[in-house]
Amino acid sequence: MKAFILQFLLLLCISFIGVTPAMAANLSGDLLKQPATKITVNLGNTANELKFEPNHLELEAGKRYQIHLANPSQLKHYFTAKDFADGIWTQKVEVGKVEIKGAIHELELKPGGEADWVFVPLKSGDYSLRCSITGHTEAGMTGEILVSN
Ligand SMILES: [Cu+2]
Repeated sequence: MKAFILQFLLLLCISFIGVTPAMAANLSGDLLKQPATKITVNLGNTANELKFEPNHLELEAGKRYQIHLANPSQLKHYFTAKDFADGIWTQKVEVGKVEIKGAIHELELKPGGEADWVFVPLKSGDYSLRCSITGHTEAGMTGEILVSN
């Protein structure tokens, strides 16, 4: 009986810590069949204003998304949302004919750059987004990402 309770507590702990590799494998199996919701986020614009467009994203945990990141400006920009990135499962980041797999924490887009980030949010929360180029966050190049359950 004691062993059973310990096992149960252990399982409970694991589920609070987050996603195990086995769960991630399960996730990928089921979710790859689910069409991804596509969202475009521009980093800056042709007028070189320092902002994300849109600067507010609302996502649902457990759903698959494809965020198309584009930099139409003449400056380089970052998509920096580290806490958000820690709480998602990245299927891939696609750039041209290359797919990058595994955990991604930050992307830099040079002028004219484009990338597609395909992921599943796992943890609900209110996450901050910013461009980490010197002066850009201060100038208002920020945003928020809300993940609901
Ligand atoms: Cu920037």
